[in-house]
Amino acid sequence: MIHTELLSFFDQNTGVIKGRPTVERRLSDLRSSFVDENAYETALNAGDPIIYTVASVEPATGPGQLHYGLGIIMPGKVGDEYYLTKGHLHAWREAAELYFGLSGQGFMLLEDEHSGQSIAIPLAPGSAVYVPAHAAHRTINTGTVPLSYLGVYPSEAGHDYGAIANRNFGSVVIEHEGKPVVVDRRQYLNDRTAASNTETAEKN
Ligand code: PAN
Ligand code: ZN
Repeated sequence: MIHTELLSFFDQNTGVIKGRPTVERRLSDLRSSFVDENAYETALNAGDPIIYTVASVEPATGPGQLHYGLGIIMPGKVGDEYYLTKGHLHAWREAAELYFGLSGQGFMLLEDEHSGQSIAIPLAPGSAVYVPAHAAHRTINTGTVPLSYLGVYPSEAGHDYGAIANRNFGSVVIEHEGKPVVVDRRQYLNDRTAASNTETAEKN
């Protein structure tokens, strides 16, 4: 039973799991993820920072097996919107997942793919968040330090990014008066358009 795959050493400060692969996602990998496209282009012109990394362990694959990943999201915002992961549905829609907060403060945005109903659940040290079947999920760092977490999922879950890339999440988590708030994406865009129209009218 003693097998190198049975034990791993993870560092929640660096995002590294000893001897395992790490994927880096930079700002340029997150095109169309943020609600404010102008703010995104402005941020990208200023540089292409790493927004998050995921190190993963895949001890065995097949029915009943588990994989897990250590994620770290940097603190920061594009416009008013906090740094976030791309978000995905599991390719095998029945696959649930468990997230454990390790350090920092943030949210998991869960959105049912059929009803579109969404909920933002706090993710922090000491909390475990259950991602049910058929729920698109995105992780968001609303704090001032890196947010790290472990996600444990069936080995056959897979990632489906396409559905999210096409329509994005219905809700966005933005900073408002110094605090994170969850707002409807369309409402946010409408309010911004209305505000910029008022500004234009005032200038004329
Ligand atoms: C996690 C995610 C990780 C990065 O391991 O893959 O948080 O998010 P994206 O995959 O959306 O870029 C997980 O949910 N695996 O199933
Ligand atoms: Zn997942």
